[in-house]
Amino acid sequence: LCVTTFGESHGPAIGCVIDGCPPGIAITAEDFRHDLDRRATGKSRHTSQRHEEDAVEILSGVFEGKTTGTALALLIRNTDARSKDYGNIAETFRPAHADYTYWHKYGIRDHRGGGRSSARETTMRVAAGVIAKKWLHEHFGISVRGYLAQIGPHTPAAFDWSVVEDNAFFWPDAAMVATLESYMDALRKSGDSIGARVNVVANNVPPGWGEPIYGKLDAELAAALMSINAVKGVEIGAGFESVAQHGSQHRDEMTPQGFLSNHAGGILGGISSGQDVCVSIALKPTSSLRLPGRGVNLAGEATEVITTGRHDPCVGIRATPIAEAMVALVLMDQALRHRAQCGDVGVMSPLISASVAGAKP
Ligand code: EPS
Repeated sequence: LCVTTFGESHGPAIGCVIDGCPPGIAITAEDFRHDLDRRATGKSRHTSQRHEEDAVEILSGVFEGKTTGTALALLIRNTDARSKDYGNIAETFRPAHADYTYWHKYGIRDHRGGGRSSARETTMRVAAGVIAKKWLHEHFGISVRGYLAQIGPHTPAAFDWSVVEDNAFFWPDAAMVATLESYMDALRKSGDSIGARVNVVANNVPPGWGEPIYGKLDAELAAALMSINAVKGVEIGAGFESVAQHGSQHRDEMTPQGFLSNHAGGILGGISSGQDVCVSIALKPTSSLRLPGRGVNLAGEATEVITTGRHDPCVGIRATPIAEAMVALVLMDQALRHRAQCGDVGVMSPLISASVAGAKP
């Protein structure tokens, strides 16, 4: 499976091409609506107020409602671009923004929003992920679900999957939503931004997916997740907590009834173990701030930078569906590779119905 995207935040459209998708997957433009709405800007006062329609046009690869096996091309036209918002930064670079490194790489300053580096690009990842989620669910009963696990200093005090979709934050603790709303209101008024952590869990992943050395499942997940805008860290399972763990604590002991914990995050030696695949990402605070900051202009001279326009005080709030999409795409890719090499032969007696007492969801 090969996905590539194109388009700029303030260009006429964004889109993606998905190559290697199996034939026969039922798909209509409406199938994209749910996840694109979950990712969209302007759905609550806590996110960027850019209001895009995000209507998907299927340009190729689908005939009579089913994928044909040829390249799928999806297009979304930009309907609410406002390039003039960025006129005042055309000659400068935002501290911590990719516009500085894009300039050094290409020598072209596309100041319209983030141009190609805008988080608008992630719309197409979510669209591609819809197909992967659907295929994984229909063939293996896999669900790929995420939630916001931290925002600034706040972590959930309780965990309930059933409330995650009921609030603007994808937060698993309903009792804390009012606290988060006040926190975000104060932050937005201050003009500053904040970082966040998103966790994703894929369940029912069969054992055996992933390449043993090159193309390890965890390596591919890390690369895919790290390629999302603003991501600065990726953890698999216990992740950086492993540093302080003893082997006797970290190892996931096995019984005939299943694993007793899941510090491995469902991956051993780069190959899925049959346990839930658990990943976590750290997203940096948005760099487009209306608080003045020191920067340099195109001539390398000192300047003050203030970014106007419509920005997210916490880009992590909308990152849950994006991270889910990347996990789903990697899993689908690994499933197809596994099928190509090993056929559909499964490992005998996998410990998949594990009880994972004490494991992080
Ligand atoms: C976004 C589109 C962007 C921002 C936002 C997310 O629009 P523009 O390119 O016009 O700035 O609204 O990007 C940010 C994360 C931010 O805070 O600047 C999108 O569609 O996700």
